[in-house]
Amino acid sequence: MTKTLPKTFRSGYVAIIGQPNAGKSTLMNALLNVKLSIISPRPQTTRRRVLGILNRSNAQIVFIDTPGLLKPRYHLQKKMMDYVGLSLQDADVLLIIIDVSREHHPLDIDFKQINKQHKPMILLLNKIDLLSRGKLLPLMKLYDQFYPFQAIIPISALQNDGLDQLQKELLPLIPYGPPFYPPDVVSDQPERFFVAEIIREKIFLNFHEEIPYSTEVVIETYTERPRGKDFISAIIYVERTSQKAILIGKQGLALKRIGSQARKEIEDFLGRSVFLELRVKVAENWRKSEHKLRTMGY
Ligand SMILES: Nc1nc2c(ncn2[C@@H]2O[C@H](COP(=O)(O)OP(=O)(O)O)[C@@H](O)[C@H]2O)c(=O)[nH]1
Ligand SMILES: [Mg+2]
Repeated sequence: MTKTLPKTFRSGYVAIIGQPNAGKSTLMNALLNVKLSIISPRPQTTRRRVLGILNRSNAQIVFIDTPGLLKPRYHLQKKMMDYVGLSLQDADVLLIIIDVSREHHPLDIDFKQINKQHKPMILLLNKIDLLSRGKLLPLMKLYDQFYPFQAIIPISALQNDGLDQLQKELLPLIPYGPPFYPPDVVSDQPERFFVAEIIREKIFLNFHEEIPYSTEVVIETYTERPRGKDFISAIIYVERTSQKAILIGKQGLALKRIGSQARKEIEDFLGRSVFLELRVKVAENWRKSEHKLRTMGY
């Protein structure tokens, strides 16, 4: 049974593009008002594209959260940049997000190069909560010289500031058309994807240096049990034996901490209780191996 939609219904894809740590994932979560994309203070937390679907009475806007722009140094990073490329192709509108609390190098991002297909592009100056007032206007003028943006909008994704204006500017740029997804879904990824992402986030938050980057999480078993807790078994892959020891920790305490933090958040996300089992395995140099990456779904 399909309800007739108004002719003015809009539906389209909006890619969120920017450098590592600019606040792309924070922005998508804020726009959707749900935590879909994992966030950490470290760059390169997001490795794949994550769709977030915003359903409104007059539009369906599908946001694409992407990995941060970088020059790939190993195969995983190349894959990450392939996801950015695909997102650029799929998008109807591009949101370029910049962290204004860093030093500004407008030419770090080649706007024309990014937007080869001449799509409508909005520039978001993010983290204005960290910027002194007088600095904003000169910055907006500066970026205005570099590209004919549809709009330049100062925002704070963290504090939900400027997001109404963003939606107002964005809506008219979305093409007319029927929705791509049913109105009750928020993403195209299955639950197990988000479960793996939550575990990965806890690893990013609890470990330093190379460990988070050397880690991948694969869900091995995911059994829903209508009477009793769901059973989820995940494998945490690291690149070396020494990393395995660090991840497990003395008497398994480090791994236990990851497990309990992740389980709580998984339960919030799924809205039901789960039994979470974590195991650590070594997959030597998986980030550089095309074959291993493929088995991990990249
Ligand atoms: N102060 C401040 N911090 C922010 C804002 N947006 C994001 N952050 C922080 O910046 C870091 C990176 O955010 P994330 O969304 O993971 O960036 P991404 O790599 O572009 O996806 C996290 O520590 C966020 O809490 C903002 O508007 N203000
Ligand atoms: Mg991210």
